[in-house]
Amino acid sequence: MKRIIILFFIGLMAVLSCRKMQPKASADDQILDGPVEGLTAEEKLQFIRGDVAFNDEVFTAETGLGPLFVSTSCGNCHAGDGKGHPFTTLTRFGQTDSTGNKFLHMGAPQLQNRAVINFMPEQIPAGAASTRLTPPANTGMGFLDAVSDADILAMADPNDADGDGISGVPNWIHFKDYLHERTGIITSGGRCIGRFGKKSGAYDLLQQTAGAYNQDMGITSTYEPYDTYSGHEIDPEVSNQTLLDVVLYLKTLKAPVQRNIDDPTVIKGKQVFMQIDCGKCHVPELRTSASPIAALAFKAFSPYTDLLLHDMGPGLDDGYTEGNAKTNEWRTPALWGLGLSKNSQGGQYFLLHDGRARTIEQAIELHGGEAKNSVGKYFSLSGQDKQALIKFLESL
Ligand code: HEC
Ligand code: HEC
Ligand SMILES: [Ca+2]
Ligand SMILES: [Ca+2]
Ligand SMILES: [Ca+2]
Repeated sequence: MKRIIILFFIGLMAVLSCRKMQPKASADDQILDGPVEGLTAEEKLQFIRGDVAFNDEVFTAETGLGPLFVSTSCGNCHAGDGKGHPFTTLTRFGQTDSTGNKFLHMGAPQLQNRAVINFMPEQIPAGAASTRLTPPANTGMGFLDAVSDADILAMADPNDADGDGISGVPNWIHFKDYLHERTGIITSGGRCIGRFGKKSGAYDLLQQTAGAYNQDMGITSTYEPYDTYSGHEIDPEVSNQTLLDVVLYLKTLKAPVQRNIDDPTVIKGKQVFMQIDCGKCHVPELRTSASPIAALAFKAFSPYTDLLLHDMGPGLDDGYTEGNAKTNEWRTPALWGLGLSKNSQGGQYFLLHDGRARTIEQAIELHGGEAKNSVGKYFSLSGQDKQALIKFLESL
Protein backbone atom coordinates (compact mmCIF):
# COMPACT_ATOMS: atom_id res chain seq x y z
CA MET A 1 0.00 0.00 0.00
CA LYS A 2 2.79 2.42 0.96
CA ARG A 3 4.44 1.81 -2.37
CA ILE A 4 1.23 2.57 -4.23
CA ILE A 5 0.94 5.82 -2.32
CA ILE A 6 4.51 6.77 -3.14
CA LEU A 7 4.02 5.92 -6.82
CA PHE A 8 0.86 7.98 -6.77
CA PHE A 9 2.78 10.96 -5.47
CA ILE A 10 5.62 10.53 -7.92
CA GLY A 11 3.01 10.43 -10.69
CA LEU A 12 1.31 13.48 -9.30
CA MET A 13 4.57 15.41 -9.09
CA ALA A 14 5.42 14.40 -12.65
CA VAL A 15 2.09 15.68 -13.90
CA LEU A 16 2.49 18.91 -11.98
CA SER A 17 6.04 19.54 -13.11
CA CYS A 18 5.19 18.81 -16.77
CA ARG A 19 2.46 21.38 -16.49
CA LYS A 20 4.95 23.85 -15.16
CA MET A 21 7.10 23.34 -18.22
CA GLN A 22 4.36 23.88 -20.77
CA PRO A 23 5.48 26.94 -22.68
CA LYS A 24 2.10 28.34 -23.64
CA ALA A 25 0.00 30.50 -21.38
CA SER A 26 -3.25 28.73 -22.33
CA ALA A 27 -3.08 26.56 -19.22
CA ASP A 28 -2.11 29.49 -17.05
CA ASP A 29 -5.47 29.61 -15.36
CA GLN A 30 -5.04 25.95 -14.38
CA ILE A 31 -1.67 26.42 -12.72
CA LEU A 32 -0.96 27.75 -9.27
CA ASP A 33 2.83 27.80 -9.25
CA GLY A 34 3.79 31.10 -10.87
CA PRO A 35 4.71 34.62 -9.75
CA VAL A 36 2.42 37.64 -9.58
CA GLU A 37 2.92 40.15 -12.35
CA GLY A 38 5.05 43.21 -11.94
CA LEU A 39 7.93 41.85 -9.85
CA THR A 40 11.31 43.55 -10.09
CA ALA A 41 14.20 41.59 -11.63
CA GLU A 42 15.62 41.05 -8.16
CA GLU A 43 12.30 39.81 -6.79
CA LYS A 44 12.01 37.39 -9.71
CA LEU A 45 15.40 35.89 -8.90
CA GLN A 46 14.46 35.57 -5.25
CA PHE A 47 11.19 33.94 -6.28
CA ILE A 48 13.12 31.30 -8.22
CA ARG A 49 15.49 30.65 -5.32
CA GLY A 50 12.52 30.35 -2.98
CA ASP A 51 10.75 27.99 -5.39
CA VAL A 52 13.80 25.70 -5.44
CA ALA A 53 14.12 25.75 -1.63
CA PHE A 54 10.40 25.10 -1.18
CA ASN A 55 9.92 22.39 -3.81
CA ASP A 56 13.28 20.79 -4.48
CA GLU A 57 15.27 20.94 -1.27
CA VAL A 58 14.75 17.58 0.39
CA PHE A 59 16.33 17.34 3.83
CA THR A 60 18.26 14.32 5.09
CA ALA A 61 19.79 13.51 8.47
CA GLU A 62 23.07 14.91 7.05
CA THR A 63 21.50 18.28 6.26
CA GLY A 64 19.75 18.58 9.62
CA LEU A 65 16.47 16.70 9.17
CA GLY A 66 14.80 15.94 12.50
CA PRO A 67 15.75 14.12 14.62
CA LEU A 68 11.95 14.30 14.93
CA PHE A 69 10.06 15.40 11.85
CA VAL A 70 6.90 14.98 9.78
CA SER A 71 8.19 15.34 6.24
CA THR A 72 11.36 16.10 4.31
CA SER A 73 10.40 19.11 2.16
CA CYS A 74 7.75 21.82 1.99
CA GLY A 75 6.73 20.62 -1.46
CA ASN A 76 6.04 17.10 -0.17
CA CYS A 77 2.94 18.39 1.57
CA HIS A 78 2.20 21.41 -0.62
CA ALA A 79 2.59 19.72 -4.03
CA GLY A 80 2.19 22.17 -6.91
CA ASP A 81 1.30 24.77 -4.25
CA GLY A 82 -2.25 23.45 -4.24
CA LYS A 83 -4.26 21.87 -1.45
CA GLY A 84 -2.65 18.76 -0.02
CA HIS A 85 -4.00 15.24 0.19
CA PRO A 86 -5.11 13.59 3.47
CA PHE A 87 -2.00 11.37 3.16
CA THR A 88 0.04 14.40 4.17
CA THR A 89 -1.83 15.70 7.21
CA LEU A 90 -0.26 17.35 10.22
CA THR A 91 -1.35 16.21 13.68
CA ARG A 92 -1.40 18.52 16.68
CA PHE A 93 -2.29 17.46 20.18
CA GLY A 94 -2.74 18.54 23.74
CA GLN A 95 -4.72 21.66 24.22
CA THR A 96 -8.36 21.16 25.05
CA ASP A 97 -9.13 24.63 26.39
CA SER A 98 -7.56 28.05 26.11
CA THR A 99 -5.97 27.85 29.57
CA GLY A 100 -2.85 26.29 28.09
CA ASN A 101 -1.44 23.00 26.92
CA LYS A 102 -0.63 20.55 29.68
CA PHE A 103 1.16 18.23 27.24
CA LEU A 104 3.87 20.71 26.28
CA HIS A 105 6.52 18.66 28.09
CA MET A 106 5.43 15.61 26.06
CA GLY A 107 6.07 17.18 22.67
CA ALA A 108 2.81 19.06 22.17
CA PRO A 109 1.45 20.77 20.21
CA GLN A 110 2.77 19.24 17.01
CA LEU A 111 3.23 15.52 16.56
CA GLN A 112 6.44 14.53 14.82
CA ASN A 113 5.42 11.05 13.76
CA ARG A 114 8.72 10.25 12.06
CA ALA A 115 12.30 10.23 13.26
CA VAL A 116 15.77 9.75 11.82
CA ILE A 117 17.54 6.46 12.58
CA ASN A 118 18.11 5.71 16.30
CA PHE A 119 15.38 8.09 17.45
CA MET A 120 11.82 7.24 18.47
CA PRO A 121 9.01 9.10 16.72
CA GLU A 122 6.48 10.85 18.99
CA GLN A 123 3.18 9.32 19.95
CA ILE A 124 0.04 11.05 21.15
CA PRO A 125 -0.04 10.69 24.95
CA ALA A 126 -3.11 9.14 26.55
CA GLY A 127 -5.74 11.71 27.42
CA ALA A 128 -4.60 14.33 24.90
CA ALA A 129 -6.97 15.78 22.31
CA SER A 130 -5.64 15.69 18.78
CA THR A 131 -6.49 17.20 15.44
CA ARG A 132 -5.50 16.34 11.89
CA LEU A 133 -5.13 19.09 9.31
CA THR A 134 -4.75 18.76 5.56
CA PRO A 135 -2.30 21.16 3.87
CA PRO A 136 -3.98 24.28 2.48
CA ALA A 137 -3.00 25.76 -0.88
CA ASN A 138 -0.22 28.33 -0.78
CA THR A 139 -1.49 30.64 -3.47
CA GLY A 140 -2.00 34.39 -3.23
CA MET A 141 -0.64 34.41 0.33
CA GLY A 142 1.16 37.73 -0.22
CA PHE A 143 -2.14 39.48 -0.83
CA LEU A 144 -3.61 38.09 2.38
CA ASP A 145 -0.40 39.03 4.18
CA ALA A 146 -0.65 42.66 3.00
CA VAL A 147 -4.20 43.26 4.29
CA SER A 148 -3.93 45.69 7.21
CA ASP A 149 -4.75 44.58 10.74
CA ALA A 150 -7.26 47.46 10.84
CA ASP A 151 -9.14 46.06 7.84
CA ILE A 152 -9.37 42.61 9.45
CA LEU A 153 -10.55 44.08 12.71
CA ALA A 154 -13.16 46.15 10.88
CA MET A 155 -14.80 42.92 9.62
CA ALA A 156 -15.04 41.45 13.14
CA ASP A 157 -18.36 41.54 14.97
CA PRO A 158 -17.57 39.74 18.23
CA ASN A 159 -20.91 40.48 19.90
CA ASP A 160 -22.94 40.15 16.72
CA ALA A 161 -24.03 43.77 16.95
CA ASP A 162 -25.86 43.55 13.62
CA GLY A 163 -27.79 40.46 14.76
CA ASP A 164 -27.19 38.31 11.67
CA GLY A 165 -25.92 35.36 13.70
CA ILE A 166 -22.35 35.80 12.47
CA SER A 167 -19.72 37.01 14.89
CA GLY A 168 -16.26 36.66 13.37
CA VAL A 169 -13.33 37.32 15.69
CA PRO A 170 -9.60 37.57 15.13
CA ASN A 171 -7.31 35.05 16.79
CA TRP A 172 -5.20 37.02 19.28
CA ILE A 173 -1.87 35.20 19.41
CA HIS A 174 1.37 35.72 21.32
CA PHE A 175 3.65 38.13 19.57
CA LYS A 176 7.10 36.72 18.73
CA ASP A 177 9.95 39.19 18.98
CA TYR A 178 11.10 38.63 15.39
CA LEU A 179 7.78 39.74 13.94
CA HIS A 180 8.23 43.34 12.97
CA GLU A 181 7.48 43.67 9.32
CA ARG A 182 3.89 44.82 9.06
CA THR A 183 3.16 48.50 9.57
CA GLY A 184 0.20 49.43 11.76
CA ILE A 185 0.28 46.29 13.89
CA ILE A 186 -2.66 46.19 16.28
CA THR A 187 -2.01 44.52 19.61
CA SER A 188 -4.19 43.74 22.59
CA GLY A 189 -2.79 42.63 25.93
CA GLY A 190 0.55 41.83 24.30
CA ARG A 191 -1.13 39.72 21.61
CA CYS A 192 -1.41 40.37 17.89
CA ILE A 193 -3.82 39.24 15.17
CA GLY A 194 -3.05 35.86 13.59
CA ARG A 195 -4.13 35.23 10.02
CA PHE A 196 -2.36 32.14 8.61
CA GLY A 197 -3.12 28.53 9.46
CA LYS A 198 -6.54 26.95 9.83
CA LYS A 199 -7.09 28.54 13.22
CA SER A 200 -5.12 31.68 12.36
CA GLY A 201 -2.30 30.56 14.64
CA ALA A 202 0.41 32.44 12.71
CA TYR A 203 0.88 36.17 12.35
CA ASP A 204 2.73 36.27 9.04
CA LEU A 205 4.53 34.17 6.45
CA LEU A 206 7.86 34.46 8.26
CA GLN A 207 6.39 32.92 11.40
CA GLN A 208 4.59 30.27 9.32
CA THR A 209 7.75 29.42 7.38
CA ALA A 210 10.20 29.40 10.31
CA GLY A 211 7.66 27.32 12.24
CA ALA A 212 7.23 24.86 9.36
CA TYR A 213 10.97 24.35 8.95
CA ASN A 214 11.26 23.73 12.67
CA GLN A 215 8.13 21.73 13.46
CA ASP A 216 7.48 19.93 10.15
CA MET A 217 11.06 19.08 9.22
CA GLY A 218 13.14 19.55 12.37
CA ILE A 219 15.20 22.30 10.73
CA THR A 220 16.30 25.08 13.07
CA SER A 221 16.84 28.73 12.13
CA THR A 222 17.80 31.88 14.00
CA TYR A 223 14.05 32.54 14.27
CA GLU A 224 13.09 29.11 15.65
CA PRO A 225 16.34 27.77 17.10
CA TYR A 226 15.07 24.94 19.30
CA ASP A 227 15.78 21.33 18.36
CA THR A 228 12.59 19.23 18.05
CA TYR A 229 14.07 16.43 20.13
CA SER A 230 16.17 17.92 22.93
CA GLY A 231 14.41 21.27 23.11
CA HIS A 232 17.86 22.89 23.25
CA GLU A 233 18.85 25.90 21.22
CA ILE A 234 21.18 24.77 18.41
CA ASP A 235 22.94 26.34 15.42
CA PRO A 236 20.71 27.22 12.47
CA GLU A 237 20.23 24.42 9.94
CA VAL A 238 18.68 26.72 7.34
CA SER A 239 20.10 30.17 6.57
CA ASN A 240 18.11 33.34 7.02
CA GLN A 241 18.66 34.01 3.33
CA THR A 242 16.96 30.76 2.29
CA LEU A 243 14.17 31.28 4.75
CA LEU A 244 13.51 34.80 3.46
CA ASP A 245 13.68 33.51 -0.13
CA VAL A 246 10.91 31.06 0.73
CA VAL A 247 8.90 33.82 2.40
CA LEU A 248 9.22 35.97 -0.70
CA TYR A 249 8.26 32.99 -2.87
CA LEU A 250 5.10 32.47 -0.81
CA LYS A 251 4.32 36.19 -0.87
CA THR A 252 4.63 36.45 -4.61
CA LEU A 253 2.91 33.25 -5.71
CA LYS A 254 0.10 34.54 -7.88
CA ALA A 255 -3.53 34.38 -6.88
CA PRO A 256 -5.53 31.66 -8.66
CA VAL A 257 -7.24 32.94 -11.80
CA GLN A 258 -11.02 32.56 -11.94
CA ARG A 259 -12.26 30.65 -14.99
CA ASN A 260 -15.47 30.87 -17.07
CA ILE A 261 -16.27 34.30 -15.65
CA ASP A 262 -18.59 35.19 -18.55
CA ASP A 263 -20.66 32.02 -18.26
CA PRO A 264 -24.22 33.12 -17.31
CA THR A 265 -24.57 30.20 -14.88
CA VAL A 266 -21.37 31.26 -13.10
CA ILE A 267 -22.66 34.84 -12.87
CA LYS A 268 -25.98 33.57 -11.50
CA GLY A 269 -24.10 31.35 -9.05
CA LYS A 270 -22.23 34.30 -7.62
CA GLN A 271 -25.53 36.13 -7.07
CA VAL A 272 -26.88 33.10 -5.21
CA PHE A 273 -23.65 32.96 -3.16
CA MET A 274 -24.17 36.55 -2.00
CA GLN A 275 -27.95 36.18 -1.52
CA ILE A 276 -27.62 33.27 0.88
CA ASP A 277 -24.91 35.06 2.91
CA CYS A 278 -21.95 32.86 2.03
CA GLY A 279 -20.17 36.14 1.26
CA LYS A 280 -20.55 37.36 4.84
CA CYS A 281 -17.65 35.11 5.86
CA HIS A 282 -16.21 34.26 2.45
CA VAL A 283 -15.83 38.00 1.70
CA PRO A 284 -15.43 38.30 -2.09
CA GLU A 285 -13.06 41.23 -2.22
CA LEU A 286 -10.34 42.61 0.04
CA ARG A 287 -7.68 45.27 -0.48
CA THR A 288 -4.01 45.21 0.39
CA SER A 289 -2.37 48.15 2.13
CA ALA A 290 1.28 49.17 1.92
CA SER A 291 3.81 46.46 1.03
CA PRO A 292 7.58 46.45 0.50
CA ILE A 293 6.76 44.48 -2.68
CA ALA A 294 5.34 47.11 -5.05
CA ALA A 295 3.37 44.49 -7.03
CA LEU A 296 1.31 43.72 -3.91
CA ALA A 297 0.67 47.24 -2.60
CA PHE A 298 -2.81 48.76 -2.63
CA LYS A 299 -4.43 46.07 -4.77
CA ALA A 300 -7.99 44.76 -4.79
CA PHE A 301 -8.16 40.95 -4.89
CA SER A 302 -10.79 38.21 -4.54
CA PRO A 303 -9.92 35.58 -1.94
CA TYR A 304 -13.42 34.89 -0.49
CA THR A 305 -12.34 35.08 3.15
CA ASP A 306 -12.53 37.55 6.04
CA LEU A 307 -9.48 36.02 7.78
CA LEU A 308 -11.59 35.75 10.95
CA LEU A 309 -12.47 32.84 13.20
CA HIS A 310 -16.04 31.52 13.27
CA ASP A 311 -17.82 29.02 15.46
CA MET A 312 -18.67 26.30 12.94
CA GLY A 313 -20.73 24.15 15.30
CA PRO A 314 -20.22 20.81 17.08
CA GLY A 315 -19.84 18.80 13.86
CA LEU A 316 -16.59 20.58 12.98
CA ASP A 317 -15.34 20.87 16.57
CA ASP A 318 -11.91 19.20 16.69
CA GLY A 319 -11.43 19.41 20.46
CA TYR A 320 -8.27 21.47 20.01
CA THR A 321 -7.50 25.12 20.69
CA GLU A 322 -4.77 27.38 19.31
CA GLY A 323 -4.11 30.85 20.71
CA ASN A 324 -7.56 32.21 21.47
CA ALA A 325 -9.23 29.98 18.88
CA LYS A 326 -11.73 27.64 20.48
CA THR A 327 -12.27 24.02 19.58
CA ASN A 328 -15.22 24.82 17.31
CA GLU A 329 -13.57 27.83 15.67
CA TRP A 330 -11.95 27.93 12.24
CA ARG A 331 -10.59 30.75 10.15
CA THR A 332 -12.69 31.18 7.01
CA PRO A 333 -10.63 29.50 4.28
CA ALA A 334 -10.09 31.43 1.05
CA LEU A 335 -12.15 29.89 -1.73
CA TRP A 336 -9.95 31.02 -4.62
CA GLY A 337 -8.45 28.00 -6.34
CA LEU A 338 -11.24 25.78 -4.98
CA GLY A 339 -12.11 24.40 -8.43
CA LEU A 340 -8.45 23.53 -9.03
CA SER A 341 -7.92 21.70 -5.78
CA LYS A 342 -8.68 18.29 -7.30
CA ASN A 343 -5.54 18.72 -9.44
CA SER A 344 -3.32 18.51 -6.38
CA GLN A 345 -5.54 16.15 -4.37
CA GLY A 346 -5.30 13.16 -6.69
CA GLY A 347 -8.37 13.93 -8.82
CA GLN A 348 -10.83 14.23 -5.94
CA TYR A 349 -11.89 16.92 -3.51
CA PHE A 350 -10.86 16.63 0.14
CA LEU A 351 -12.35 19.75 1.70
CA LEU A 352 -12.70 21.27 5.19
CA HIS A 353 -9.88 21.28 7.74
CA ASP A 354 -9.33 17.52 7.74
CA GLY A 355 -10.40 16.71 4.20
CA ARG A 356 -13.59 14.98 5.30
CA ALA A 357 -15.81 16.54 2.60
CA ARG A 358 -15.49 14.77 -0.73
CA THR A 359 -17.67 17.18 -2.69
CA ILE A 360 -18.33 20.90 -2.54
CA GLU A 361 -21.97 20.16 -1.61
CA GLN A 362 -20.82 18.10 1.34
CA ALA A 363 -18.52 20.88 2.53
CA ILE A 364 -21.48 23.29 2.52
CA GLU A 365 -23.81 20.81 4.24
CA LEU A 366 -21.31 20.27 7.06
CA HIS A 367 -21.28 23.99 7.97
CA GLY A 368 -22.95 24.62 11.34
CA GLY A 369 -22.70 27.22 14.11
CA GLU A 370 -22.59 30.74 12.77
CA ALA A 371 -23.19 29.45 9.23
CA LYS A 372 -26.49 27.76 10.18
CA ASN A 373 -28.73 30.46 8.67
CA SER A 374 -26.75 30.56 5.48
CA VAL A 375 -26.83 26.77 5.10
CA GLY A 376 -30.58 26.79 5.87
CA LYS A 377 -30.99 29.12 2.91
CA TYR A 378 -28.83 26.83 0.80
CA PHE A 379 -31.08 23.85 1.56
CA SER A 380 -34.16 25.76 0.40
CA LEU A 381 -32.65 26.76 -2.97
CA SER A 382 -34.09 25.33 -6.18
CA GLY A 383 -32.05 22.59 -7.83
CA GLN A 384 -31.10 25.02 -10.57
CA ASP A 385 -29.80 27.66 -8.15
CA LYS A 386 -27.81 25.02 -6.26
CA GLN A 387 -26.20 23.93 -9.52
CA ALA A 388 -25.36 27.52 -10.43
CA LEU A 389 -23.80 28.04 -7.00
CA ILE A 390 -21.62 24.95 -7.41
CA LYS A 391 -20.63 25.96 -10.90
CA PHE A 392 -19.57 29.37 -9.58
CA LEU A 393 -17.54 27.75 -6.78
CA GLU A 394 -15.86 25.47 -9.33
CA SER A 395 -14.89 28.50 -11.39
CA LEU A 396 -12.84 29.89 -8.48
C1 HEC B 1 3.84 17.55 6.82
C2 HEC B 1 3.21 18.37 5.84
C3 HEC B 1 3.68 19.82 5.70
C4 HEC B 1 4.96 20.28 5.49
C5 HEC B 1 6.23 19.49 5.38
C6 HEC B 1 4.83 21.72 5.35
N1 HEC B 1 3.54 22.10 5.49
FE1 HEC B 1 2.83 23.99 5.35
N2 HEC B 1 1.06 23.37 6.06
C7 HEC B 1 0.70 22.06 6.32
C8 HEC B 1 -0.56 22.04 7.02
C9 HEC B 1 -1.31 20.80 7.46
C10 HEC B 1 -0.94 23.38 7.19
C11 HEC B 1 -2.14 23.91 7.97
C12 HEC B 1 -1.57 24.17 9.34
C13 HEC B 1 -2.42 24.98 10.22
O1 HEC B 1 -3.57 25.16 9.90
O2 HEC B 1 -1.96 25.46 11.26
C14 HEC B 1 0.08 24.19 6.56
C15 HEC B 1 0.04 25.58 6.45
C16 HEC B 1 0.94 26.33 5.74
C17 HEC B 1 0.78 27.74 5.41
C18 HEC B 1 -0.42 28.61 5.77
C19 HEC B 1 -1.45 28.59 4.69
C20 HEC B 1 -2.73 29.28 5.06
O3 HEC B 1 -3.70 29.12 4.32
O4 HEC B 1 -2.83 29.96 6.07
C21 HEC B 1 1.90 28.11 4.75
C22 HEC B 1 2.21 29.47 4.19
C23 HEC B 1 2.77 26.95 4.69
N3 HEC B 1 2.15 25.88 5.28
C24 HEC B 1 4.07 26.94 4.18
C25 HEC B 1 4.96 25.88 4.36
C26 HEC B 1 6.39 25.97 4.15
C27 HEC B 1 7.14 27.21 3.72
C28 HEC B 1 6.91 24.73 4.42
C29 HEC B 1 8.34 24.29 4.40
C30 HEC B 1 9.24 25.09 5.20
C31 HEC B 1 5.78 23.89 4.80
N4 HEC B 1 4.64 24.62 4.75
C32 HEC B 1 5.92 22.55 5.13
C33 HEC B 1 1.45 20.95 5.99
C34 HEC B 1 2.81 20.97 5.74
C1 HEC C 1 -20.05 31.81 9.44
C2 HEC C 1 -19.08 31.91 8.39
C3 HEC C 1 -19.32 31.09 7.12
C4 HEC C 1 -20.40 31.11 6.30
C5 HEC C 1 -21.68 31.93 6.43
C6 HEC C 1 -20.10 30.18 5.22
N1 HEC C 1 -18.87 29.64 5.41
FE1 HEC C 1 -17.98 28.31 4.20
N2 HEC C 1 -16.53 28.01 5.59
C7 HEC C 1 -16.39 28.73 6.74
C8 HEC C 1 -15.33 28.14 7.54
C9 HEC C 1 -14.83 28.67 8.88
C10 HEC C 1 -14.87 27.02 6.83
C11 HEC C 1 -13.79 26.01 7.28
C12 HEC C 1 -14.41 24.94 8.16
C13 HEC C 1 -13.50 23.75 8.40
O1 HEC C 1 -12.44 23.66 7.80
O2 HEC C 1 -13.86 22.88 9.21
C14 HEC C 1 -15.62 26.99 5.58
C15 HEC C 1 -15.39 26.09 4.55
C16 HEC C 1 -16.01 26.16 3.30
C17 HEC C 1 -15.67 25.35 2.15
C18 HEC C 1 -14.53 24.34 2.10
C19 HEC C 1 -13.28 25.06 1.68
C20 HEC C 1 -12.04 24.25 1.74
O3 HEC C 1 -11.04 24.75 1.22
O4 HEC C 1 -12.00 23.16 2.31
C21 HEC C 1 -16.52 25.69 1.15
C22 HEC C 1 -16.56 25.11 -0.26
C23 HEC C 1 -17.42 26.69 1.67
N3 HEC C 1 -17.07 26.96 2.97
C24 HEC C 1 -18.44 27.29 0.97
C25 HEC C 1 -19.45 28.04 1.57
C26 HEC C 1 -20.69 28.38 0.93
C27 HEC C 1 -21.09 28.01 -0.48
C28 HEC C 1 -21.41 29.10 1.86
C29 HEC C 1 -22.83 29.59 1.73
C30 HEC C 1 -23.84 28.56 1.67
C31 HEC C 1 -20.60 29.21 3.05
N4 HEC C 1 -19.43 28.55 2.85
C32 HEC C 1 -20.96 29.90 4.18
C33 HEC C 1 -17.14 29.83 7.12
C34 HEC C 1 -18.37 30.15 6.56
CA1 LIG D 1 17.52 19.32 12.93
CA1 LIG E 1 6.34 17.51 18.98
CA1 LIG F 1 -22.88 39.81 12.82
